Amino acid sequence: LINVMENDIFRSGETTVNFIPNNPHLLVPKYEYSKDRGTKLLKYLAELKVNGHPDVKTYDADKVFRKALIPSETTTEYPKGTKDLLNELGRDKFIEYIKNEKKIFYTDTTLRDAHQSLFATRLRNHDILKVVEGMAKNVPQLFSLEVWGGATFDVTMRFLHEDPWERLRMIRKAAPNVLLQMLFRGSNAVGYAAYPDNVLEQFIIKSAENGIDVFRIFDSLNWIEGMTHSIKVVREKTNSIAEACICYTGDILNPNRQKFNLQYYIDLAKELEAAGAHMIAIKDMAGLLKPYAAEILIKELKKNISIPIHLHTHDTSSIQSTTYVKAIEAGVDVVDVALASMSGLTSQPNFNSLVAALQGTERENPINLKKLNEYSNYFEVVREFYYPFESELKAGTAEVYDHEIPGGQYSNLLPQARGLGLEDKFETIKENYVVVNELFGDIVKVTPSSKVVGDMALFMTSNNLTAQDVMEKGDTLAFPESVKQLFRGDLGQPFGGFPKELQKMVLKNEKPYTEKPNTHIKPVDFDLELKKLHEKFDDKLTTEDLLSYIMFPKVFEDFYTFRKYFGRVEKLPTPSFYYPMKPNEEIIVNIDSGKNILVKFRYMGEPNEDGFREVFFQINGQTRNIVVKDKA
Ligand code: 3PY
Ligand code: ZN
Repeated sequence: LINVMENDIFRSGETTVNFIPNNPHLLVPKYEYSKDRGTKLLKYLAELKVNGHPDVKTYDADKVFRKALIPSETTTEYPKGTKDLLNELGRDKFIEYIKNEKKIFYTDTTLRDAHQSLFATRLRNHDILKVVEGMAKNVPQLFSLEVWGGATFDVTMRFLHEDPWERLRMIRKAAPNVLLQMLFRGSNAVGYAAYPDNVLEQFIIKSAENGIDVFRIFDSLNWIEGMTHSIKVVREKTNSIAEACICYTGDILNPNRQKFNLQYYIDLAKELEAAGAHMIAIKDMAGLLKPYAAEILIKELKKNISIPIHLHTHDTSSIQSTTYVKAIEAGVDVVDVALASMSGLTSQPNFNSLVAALQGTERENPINLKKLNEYSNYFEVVREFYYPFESELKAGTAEVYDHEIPGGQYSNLLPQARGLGLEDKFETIKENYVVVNELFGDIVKVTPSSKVVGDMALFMTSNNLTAQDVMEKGDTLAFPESVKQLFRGDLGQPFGGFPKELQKMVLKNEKPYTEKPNTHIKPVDFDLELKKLHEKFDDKLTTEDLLSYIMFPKVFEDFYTFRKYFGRVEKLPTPSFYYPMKPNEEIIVNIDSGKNILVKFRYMGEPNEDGFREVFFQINGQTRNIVVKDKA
């Protein structure tokens, strides 16, 4: 039996032309699943050699990567960090401590938002795990490491063939002393749709058990009801911190953009505090919070709420470190930064430089800058491995204040446009993004609402539609599915409501609703579903796996079969994961603790008449050949 026949996606017919190229393992007869870990990885390397990586269409075959130096650890013991303090003081006293400390605290986003925003979330375990322990020992002054959630959850399975839960556990083990933080999309958890309350609850409980100490909870429309249940669960079912977000959009200093004014943000922060948030995050996902606006916003929030304030931004304009300086002067408690080589542009402001800038001031946090620079140097080399995924943005842009595209989306929009053959119309797409925001009544734009605005902008661009066209022909237009979902109420309710006329045209005869989207979804029977999961896959799967499956059924299934066939590809060094090995190139693969194999690529044969090639390797000195179908 060929595996592809057992694949639900294949059988459902919902495949794209890339399905088979992306899932070569499904074309192999079942009995060919190998038990041997080394052989599995050789199959991957052979496949890569013959057919390339499905995600890397063009690359420089002669490129030579530098070796990334791992900074040495200055101590053998873990110094006391925020996680120890949280355990020791308990949540309320810990929160008081953060609020009362003079020094500024930092969250390092390198392992989550920075790579999500710079190179499409592709950072692999192999590169992450080499430095987590060292960071925790050398930089224990951190408030937290943001390491999980957002897009990392599905991308680790979908594109890296890694298990997000395993990643979290390994990071937790390597950093037991510092708080670990995740980004949680309110009623969407780490997915793109609403889930039943009991799924959100299980997800939060399991995330906390596996290592999450700080849940940054947001709603893509700033709709408080999309956040309250999650805040409550974190408070009542875990010992972790519920950090609730006000997503920042518009410009409080612009008299013409007063829908989202200072009072709006103050009211929202007060509501979130009343809903039980331990901390407030200002989530400036597009990098729109200007320095003088930050000063006012932080001062006013400090007057109106009594919990610590955590500021998050993206440096798309290149001016956001000034925003941090103003916010720090105004009393913000924690700021989000990324290691220098992983900072700037669509990522967070530069950690190293900010530490230096504050030296000798009253809010200095005495961090070992020399060590911090070594970690930045490490990632400077590592980042190069991922060059095909980098965005083309070369310098900061003041255009972000017009289009308001979030950092994470900005770096994705050009490839998305290219995929639709619209790359020459990128300027129009950005203009249409603004037009769509106005048509939608000026809404908060962050995953998933930002995706809806992006989808509509692409739709208008590819169909040459103006705002007037949309309003005139709306009754006959087939709006993108995500637009229908938004207007139906699937993402919750926007501040000020939906524009009624457009809503009618989008929904045609369908009725919108205003209650919580997940009230329309049945709770999941976890015992029953776990049993079904065991029957479908195998009985070693856990509730964590079930949660992955509930949120991303197709992605999980592909991940599972891929791993069965190719094994633990996360063990491969990143260059050998993305790029075919060169003749006589040798790599060491640590397939288990203490067990290394030495793999050398020898040569690849010509295709036979059926289009199969033999690929020759040496594994620990012994010659092995693998047969692979050449799809060219
Ligand atoms: C995400 O939801 O992944 C984000 O990073 C939103 O800013
Ligand atoms: Zn962000």
